[in-house]
Amino acid sequence: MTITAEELAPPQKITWCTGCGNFGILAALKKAVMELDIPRHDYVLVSGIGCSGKTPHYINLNSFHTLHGRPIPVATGLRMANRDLRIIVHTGDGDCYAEGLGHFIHAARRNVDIAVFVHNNGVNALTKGQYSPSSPRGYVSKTSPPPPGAPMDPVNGVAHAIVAGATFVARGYAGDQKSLVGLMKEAITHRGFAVLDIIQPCVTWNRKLTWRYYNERIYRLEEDGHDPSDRIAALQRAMDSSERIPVGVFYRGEGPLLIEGLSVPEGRLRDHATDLKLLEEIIDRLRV
Ligand SMILES: Cc1ncc(C[n+]2csc(CCOP(=O)(O)OP(=O)(O)O)c2C)c(N)n1
Repeated sequence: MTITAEELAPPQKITWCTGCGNFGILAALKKAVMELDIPRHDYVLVSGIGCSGKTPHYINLNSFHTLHGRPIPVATGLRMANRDLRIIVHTGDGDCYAEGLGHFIHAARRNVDIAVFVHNNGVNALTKGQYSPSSPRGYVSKTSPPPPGAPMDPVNGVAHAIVAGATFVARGYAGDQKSLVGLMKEAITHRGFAVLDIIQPCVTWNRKLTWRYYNERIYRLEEDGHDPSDRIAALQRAMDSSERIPVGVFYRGEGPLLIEGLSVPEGRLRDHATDLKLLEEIIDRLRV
């Protein structure tokens, strides 16, 4: 069952810039997939639009490259139709915390059984450097000129995920392969909505949130006495406004999955993929 590096090698040429944090994320993803005992045909990668959205092009697994801000709804549909898949969403901070924020919060509250990897570079990179929902206040870009630069505080994706009900919430760093691989493996195998916000410097457009910036500020939650079963403590860590940046598992819990709440009989959708009446019933229930 082991998946080899050769099997994962894609035909496409990588177009990310030299030094981009996405290389670290891709390398960690390949390692995680090779280390997990999951058949290759069970993986599906679902991405939005952005440099981050190209990730599935560069690893040879089943994939959907969807619309801007919309990978989570597509992943939710996949999950409803097939319980065996390992579904991993690759989304940018713009994709997920701007256009996609409503989907993100509702998928967390529904505890949809998918893993969401947010490639968080604090900037809209593919569209050439506009400030994004996770750019810091005062961040200067073409669309946020000084003064004052970005005129508001960033979206705190980790805090939103915890409050909305995600059952696994972690932050990784593209510059720390070893712990990123471990966090990815845990997110992929977690039963429920797993969020992994991955700090990922953009070397072309973001001159503030650099490799050096992060290397000087990052600390590990597991080495700092954090208890990941404590949701309130997790939120406090997520909202810590000091200059230090925590990485690791903020919160790990459990809860009923969306598919259980809908009382879809085990295997029914899979075995009766053409049962349109059942699909209509489920869609009706989701309209609430
Ligand atoms: C509906 C819609 N609005 C805007 C765009 C233009 N657009 C493409 S990518 C992008 C932002 C990408 O930023 P992010 O999600 O942070 O990804 P990155 O490129 O930084 O990985 C935008 C605004 C689009 N393609 N579709």
